[in-house]
Order: sequence, then C-alpha cells, then structure tokens
Amino acid sequence: IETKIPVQSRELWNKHKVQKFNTSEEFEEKFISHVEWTLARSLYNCDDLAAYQATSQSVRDNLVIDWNKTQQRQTVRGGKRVYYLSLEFLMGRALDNALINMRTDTSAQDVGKTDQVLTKGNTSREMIRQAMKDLGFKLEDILEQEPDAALGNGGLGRLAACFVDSLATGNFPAWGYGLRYQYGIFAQKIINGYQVETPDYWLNFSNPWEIERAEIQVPINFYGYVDRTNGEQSTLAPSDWIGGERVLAMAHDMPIPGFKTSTVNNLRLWNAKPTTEFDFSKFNSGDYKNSVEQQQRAESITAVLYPNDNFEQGKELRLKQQYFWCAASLHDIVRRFKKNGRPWSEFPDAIAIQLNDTHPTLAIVELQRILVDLEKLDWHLAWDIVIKTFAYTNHTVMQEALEKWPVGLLGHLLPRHLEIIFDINWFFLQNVEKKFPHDMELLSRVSIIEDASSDRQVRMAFLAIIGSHKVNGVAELHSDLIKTTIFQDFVKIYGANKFTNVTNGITPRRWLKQANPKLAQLISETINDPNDDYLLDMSKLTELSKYAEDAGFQKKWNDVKQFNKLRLADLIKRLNGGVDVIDREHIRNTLFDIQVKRIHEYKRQQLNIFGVIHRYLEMKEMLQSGGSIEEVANRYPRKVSIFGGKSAPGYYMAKLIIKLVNSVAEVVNNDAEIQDLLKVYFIPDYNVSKAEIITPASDLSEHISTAGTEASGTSNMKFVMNGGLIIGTVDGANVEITREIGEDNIFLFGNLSENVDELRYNHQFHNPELPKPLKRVLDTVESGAFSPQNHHEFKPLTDSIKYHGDYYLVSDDFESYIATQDLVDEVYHKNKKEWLKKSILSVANVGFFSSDRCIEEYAETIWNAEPVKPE
Ligand code: CR1
Repeated sequence: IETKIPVQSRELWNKHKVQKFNTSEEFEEKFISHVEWTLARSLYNCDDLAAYQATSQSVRDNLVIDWNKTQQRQTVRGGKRVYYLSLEFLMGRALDNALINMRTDTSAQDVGKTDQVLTKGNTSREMIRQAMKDLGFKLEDILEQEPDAALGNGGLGRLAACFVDSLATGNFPAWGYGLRYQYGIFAQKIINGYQVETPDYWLNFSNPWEIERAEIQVPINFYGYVDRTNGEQSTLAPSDWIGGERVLAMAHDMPIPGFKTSTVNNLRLWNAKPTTEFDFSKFNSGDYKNSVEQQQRAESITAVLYPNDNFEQGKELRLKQQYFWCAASLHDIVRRFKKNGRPWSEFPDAIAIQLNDTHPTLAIVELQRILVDLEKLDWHLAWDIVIKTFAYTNHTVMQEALEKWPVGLLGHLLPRHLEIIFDINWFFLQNVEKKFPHDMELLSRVSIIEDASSDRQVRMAFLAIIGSHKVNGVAELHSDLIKTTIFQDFVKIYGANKFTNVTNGITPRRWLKQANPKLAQLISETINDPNDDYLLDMSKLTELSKYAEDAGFQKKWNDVKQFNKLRLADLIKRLNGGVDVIDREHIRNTLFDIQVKRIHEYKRQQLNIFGVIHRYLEMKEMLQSGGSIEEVANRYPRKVSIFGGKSAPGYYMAKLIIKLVNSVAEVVNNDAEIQDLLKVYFIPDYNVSKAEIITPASDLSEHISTAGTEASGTSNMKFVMNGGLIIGTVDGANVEITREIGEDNIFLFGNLSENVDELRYNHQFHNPELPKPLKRVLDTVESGAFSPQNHHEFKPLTDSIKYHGDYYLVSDDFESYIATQDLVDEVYHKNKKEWLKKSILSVANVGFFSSDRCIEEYAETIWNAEPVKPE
C-alpha cells in the first residue's frame, strides 16, 4: 500500500505501534486516560455519562486498530467490494454490542491463567464488567447512558443494521452508506392518550462511536442547467452540468465489528455543510448577511429523518437528501476504484452496489452521468457497467409507498439527470417495442415516465429494475407477489430469472445474546457450546429439540421467561410513573400478548384492540349473567395485552388507533370487577433498546397484517428466537417461519392473500353484514364507552370498517382471530407443558432466520462476492 512515510522512518512507526488493550488492567489504564485527556475530567467528577464516554472511547480505540487492519487487508487482497446503500440504519446502541463482538488479542486460556474473570465465550464483556466494578461503576448503568442511534423508521432500517453486523461477521469487504441525520426518528410522548412527537437530538452529548473525517468532503451540486455549447446536440454525448447551488458532504465513519473475527467494517454517514466557496459576483456587499444565510441552508439537508414508514411524501427536501447521499457515496466508491488503475470495464467485477428499496435509485443515474459526462465513456458501454453493478431490493407492494417524483421537480433540481432518465427510458422502450411490437398499452404501463395527462412522474421502482441486474423481494410470498402484481410486465420483458427472493433475517448476536443473556446462557450450557459458536451456526440449535419435553429443562426454560417478564414489568412500571400495571404475584400465569411495530392500518393494531374489547365485553357479560369470577378466570384467564409503536406524524388513522388503545386501557385497567384478569398497556416511545427488553418477555406476539401486505416482517423472527409463540396471518415471513418451526408451533388464522381481491370487491359492491361479535364491539366503541367526553371520537375507525369498504379486511378475519385467541388461552393455561414444548421447538428451528444466512445468499446469488478473512 502507498504511503508518504520514507522507508527509514518506518521503523520508528513500528516501534511505537499502537496496541489494543487485552487485560482488564490495560483497559483500566485506557479508561482513566480517556477520562483525563479526552473528557478533561477526573476521579472527582466522573459520573455515569462520563464513564460511558470513556468506556466507549477505550473500546473504540481497540476497534479502530482492527478497522485499520481490515481496510488494509481488503485493499491488498483486492476482492470484490459490496456497498449497501440505505437511507436508514436503525442501529440502536453500540457499546454492549461492541463488547459482545469485540476480540481482544488474548486468547481465553491466556486470560484464564492470569486470573481474569471469564465466562463462556464472552471474554471482553465479562472482563469489562469486572473492570468497571473495580473502577466504581456498574456496567448495566453505564450501558443505559447511551442514546439509541435511531436513524430509521422500522423494519427497513433495522434490517440494514442487522446486515452490516452480518457482513462484518462474515468477513465481507462491505461498507454501508447512509446519512448522518441530526435528528433521528422522533421520540414519542403519550399525552391524554395521543401521540405527541418530540425531536430526537441524539448528538446532544457528542457521539463517541463516530469518527469525523474532516478531510473527506465531497462537493455536491443542485439546480443549474446543462451546457452543450461544444457543438454536441445529443443528450447522449458528454455534457456539462453547471450547478446552481453547491453544498459539501462530509464523511462520518462508524466502526462495525464482526462477531468472533477481527474484521471491523465501516458505516459511512454523510453530513451536509456549507461550502467555503463564495460567489462574489452574485452578492454585492449589502447582501453579505443573506449570502451567509443561504450557505447555512446547506445543513438542513441532513437535519432530519423523514418519519414515514411504508409511505412516501414527495417533498423536495427528501429528493435533495437522496441525491446528496447518492452522489457523495458514488464519488467515494469511484475514487476508491480509480486508485487501482483497473479499466472501467472491470468496475462490476470490483464493485457490487445494493439498493435498499428505491430511495437510492438516483445512484444508477449518477453512475451513468459520471461514466458518460466525466469519464467520457460511450453511453452503451457505460450503461452495461451500470446494470452489472446495481441490484435492487423491493420492500413493499403498498401503493402509497412506491416512490414517484414529478418530472418538473426532478428536472429543476437535477436537470442533467432528468435527461439521462429520459434516454434510459427511450432505449428501454425501444427494446420492449422490438420484443412486443405495437403493444402501446404495455409501453405506457412500463414506461419510467408515467404519463398521466396532468402531471408526469418518474417511477423510481421501474428505473431501479431497468438499471439493475437482479431484483429481490424479502420473503417468498412477497417475492412471488411482486412478480404477479406490481412488476408483472417486467417479468414478461426480462424473464423470471432477473427476479429472486432473499428472505430477511436478524442478527442473533443482538437479538439473542445481547437481548436475552439468560436464554443464551441456558442454550450454550444445554448444547454444550461454551464459546457460543451457535451464534455463527444456528443449525446447532436443533440440539435443543431433544429436551423439548424434558420436565427439568422445561422448568429452566420457563424460569428464563419469567425472569424476562419481570424485567419487562419493571420497565412498564418505570414508564408508568412508578405505578405497577402488571400483577407480579401472578406473573407466571399471566399471558404476555405483545404487538410492537409501527402503527399502520395494514398491520392491524385495530384488529388486536377490537379483540381485546371483545374479550372484555365477554367477561363483563359472564359476570352480569351471574357467573363467578372463578368461572370468568377459567374462560378468560389472566392476560396482559401490550402495544407499542410510532405512527407517522401525519397519519391520522394510526394516531386514532393509539388513542383507542390508551382509552381502552383506561377503562379496562380501572375496572375492579374483572380483578386484574385483563390489563392493557401502551408502551410509549418504542425503539431498539426497548425492543431488547420487550422481545424476550413475550409469551405470544401478534403479526396479523392483512394477507399480502406485510412484505416480510422481522420482529416475528425476533420473537420466535426468544421463545415466544406467534399468532399471525399467512403473510410475509410468517409463511417460512411456519415451514421451519412446524405448523403445530404457530397460531395461524385469517384469509389468504389470494382471496383478498375478491373480499375487497365483495365489500365494495355487496356491503356484507358484520359478524355479530364485531358489531357489538363497534357499537360499544360508538356508544362512547371508551370516550365518554366525545362519543364520536373513534368514528373514523368504525366507519372505515362499516362504510368505507373495510380495505384491510378486519371484519373478514375477526371471527377467525378471536377463535384462535381462544385456542391460545387453551394451550397456555390448560397445557403448559405443550406450550413450553412449542416454545423450545421454535427456538430449535429458528436458525434459518439468522441474517448471516441472508447475507450469504446475497453474496452468492446477487453480488458474487467472497469473504476476505483475517489470517
Ligand atoms: C416491510 O413493510 C419488511 C421490511 C424489511 C418493510 C416489512 O415487512 O420486514 O421492509 N418495507 O424488509 C418498507 O419499509 C418501504 O418499505
């Protein structure tokens, strides 16, 4: 590798080579020097926050050493690099994860000899817990100081976070590229039962996990015009884009440690800042203040994450974010490639770029622009390189989430890119015309430019398909659906091989080892895997099947669950102002029924809460008709129904669902007659770190989307990995979960996706009668039982089912849902052994859903990339 240090000086460099800390003593020394030098504090004013900062800085120092070595190794070996472009990375906290993943240079046996505290394959974490204790701190309290890096909305962003973990663990030379938003997803407060958004200024206390790369600043242009005064008329020829506004993209790097490997990869996040250039001609002296203000505007580009999940708003600033990020990332990728001096034709052998949904589709256009306008490649040679480089993952079939940008807006912001898009479209339509002559309908259906008479729009998904060599969905059902619905015509044009499936996965390091240390310990003891190798090879979990019916093992298994339920009960008490919601005495016989995810009509939290209301009404009716509380408890045994999740700030119906849950909680939780047999609680501000407490505590979790609407879901996998059972529809990855763990171990209900169209049609034209139990629920809601001040409060919710076509088919699935909930009660309360057996078998067979498997599939079938392993 190149260096400017003369040969005779290198010895000195090597003599003073930095070292990782390997023992607790070395860690303590580091910690204290960071307290003193980095934080300018001391023994006398080091609080938990300072201790968190100093610990993180120390751990980061270790990671940086491996980070540097990893980058050098990857450069020297020159394998294919993978770039994962995602507008969202929902990372959560970094410290605990780093402690689990981090390697020190001392092997377990060496440390053992010097009497260090060591347990089961978790060297650095246990070592640091002890060292922190010796220094006067409690590791758990220190970890709590870290704010979540919440740079994402939901599943799509968390998937990207799991992927970077698995990429590093699998030793792939892979970087993530994203934006460094100053404000992540808003913090959710619940006031009078309603969601209120407050800003998440997560960088408040500075972020020890980021390395500011002040030297990496990429100029990014917007607006302006295209110049072809060199006599060229064709838009296919190299053209000059004279930008009208310029900002700088500055890199911030986050080290991503792999598990049980010294590979540390990079997550590069871009921050927008003003340029230091100054256009004197535009400003006379009097305009000085205005010109500074205009420069200041640059920062707004990366100020805030758009808080929508599965919904696109079409705002100009969002398009600016997308281009800013694509242009900066591609500039960086191309610069790195050019250092090798390889010919352009080898670009796709050196680089694979994965597009996480259509948000980075402009990267396709930007690469074409770089190759044609700046590198002067022939249009068609360039386009061939582009297609071979990119691949696109689709994450949704929901119409309102499919990105389209008005031609006018795109052309104003990015005039040259619009020309290129038109040319891409022209060549594409030529080919279609050749293959299917005179099929005008087809041409207009597949055109990148949607030609609605009033405003023309650029269809980003079509552009992404045309500019990629592979397109994948995120679960089998979803990948089949995109081929038969939204992308049907493209299957006809390209053939089915361009379309493939990679079922989503989750990282077992965070979602099992970190979130559920008790279960992880029980597993490693039981399958005799003291070094936690199962976290890399999840097929080892099948060993657990042997003990599925073993009474002694079942007891241990159940004890872990009870521990985790108590942990959640504590969290809920804290969030509830110190007042307990859950009766701890009966916690062993209380079914924890949890639905946590973004609030969305398609995810059907309304179905869940209507089910709760139904249960409550049934209980009340039994009592009123003379039943005893014992009889009620026998029919409707103890249950706590837990909700959590954020609504998009502008999503009225979702916000109303939150209010309904809280209003029902108010009534049910205060009804002395039912004696704590039913409780309802909405956990405010659901996020990654709360998910780590919530997920291990579920007995049952709900994944009940209208069939065909949830592309995959990933929390379903997390709950199963933690021994929770699922009630769910035949949708997304529920289908493969059923296949893997066995249909006896999951509670499926509801209509199938192939019947959805017919059912919707039926609602539209025949207005079918509501099932009786649902009618009673809706009548009760409309009577004001949960909104005594305002009987009409929830009318939009009941109306959408009664009068507006029940688009999400709540009425069609309601009876099947409550019947299945009865079955759940039956097994949980009358046959606990059976329940525990199901729980154990679920975990035993969950291995397929490790994101490591997922990344291997991408590497093999889409990227053609290989690991670069440390020696
Ligand atoms: C889907 O709704 C899926 C994640 C990750 C979401 C969810 O079912 O698990 O993606 N889609 O693949 C999305 O955010 C924009 O689309």
